[in-house]
Amino acid sequence: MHNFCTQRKGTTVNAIQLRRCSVFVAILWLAAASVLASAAAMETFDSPPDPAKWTLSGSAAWDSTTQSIFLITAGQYNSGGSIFLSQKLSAEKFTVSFDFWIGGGNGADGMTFAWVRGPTLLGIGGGHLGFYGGLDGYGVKFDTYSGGGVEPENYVAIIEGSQSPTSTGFVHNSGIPEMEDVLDAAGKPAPFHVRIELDNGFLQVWMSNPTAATPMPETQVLDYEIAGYTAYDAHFGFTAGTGGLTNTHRVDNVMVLAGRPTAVIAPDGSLTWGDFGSGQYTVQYTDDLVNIPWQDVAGTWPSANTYWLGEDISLVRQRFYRVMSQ
Ligand SMILES: [Ca+2]
Ligand SMILES: [Ca+2]
Repeated sequence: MHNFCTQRKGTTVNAIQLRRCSVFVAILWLAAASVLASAAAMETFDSPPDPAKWTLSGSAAWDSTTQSIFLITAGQYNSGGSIFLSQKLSAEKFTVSFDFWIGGGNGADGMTFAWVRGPTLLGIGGGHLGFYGGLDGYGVKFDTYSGGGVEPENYVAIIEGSQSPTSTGFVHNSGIPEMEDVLDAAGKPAPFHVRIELDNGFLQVWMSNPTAATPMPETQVLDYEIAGYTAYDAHFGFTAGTGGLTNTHRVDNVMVLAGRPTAVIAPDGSLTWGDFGSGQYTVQYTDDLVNIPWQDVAGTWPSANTYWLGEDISLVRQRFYRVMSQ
């Protein structure tokens, strides 16, 4: 049988985990996967964050009333707070989603979602948003206060730690709804929902606010390629800052899907891959990576350790498979 493994090593397939090449080759690409069994984080913060999993710094604290993380609260002046996953994940390709709410104070400064090299996990407070002046990596900022110059008053931007805190980063969007003190029809806080996808420097950000009195439908607010982006292992998390003005900055319902896949195909044909918490998977195959489109393998795949051999799959020839979360 054609030994595709040897042929392709060192080329594009090299980036993907390959196992057991003598009989067949399986390419397992996970939309979000795991070097570690718990590489994905799905966190509601309905109970205090596990200190082994999350690192809180500065003013950040769990709030039992809202069952979320207060990065910082209104009335805490000239401060910064952050929460990061203690364990690093690959920042080559990831999907992250979360809810945030900013308000309850007198108006500054904003927050970030960030993926940073560490070991420092909190920058300077105030207009530095707990990000600039200490963190080594990239972020998306939700900035609610203009420090003057080119800075708008209410905008999102893709940023990097060495930039000026009053710059608008690589790209920004000030055409978004007001982010402070957004309430639902009953006058209760209406958090924004954010989804961020990165694929080797291509970064896309969507925002929505379905419960706001004036709902915001899901809208792509940023779409940008970071020139020269080089993937690195990163702590994923959030920062916020207040200065002479303050606000509560709250984050909740965090989902992080990142990392490289691990996959092992046992001699009996069973497949084990890293469970990243999806609860549902799609399996596809092709016989030719270049010329034949991926085709669905019939069936539902409700667990991360679904058997590879079964009524629907027969590995009798060379074929490429990939497994993706839904
Ligand atoms: Ca919660
Ligand atoms: Ca600002």
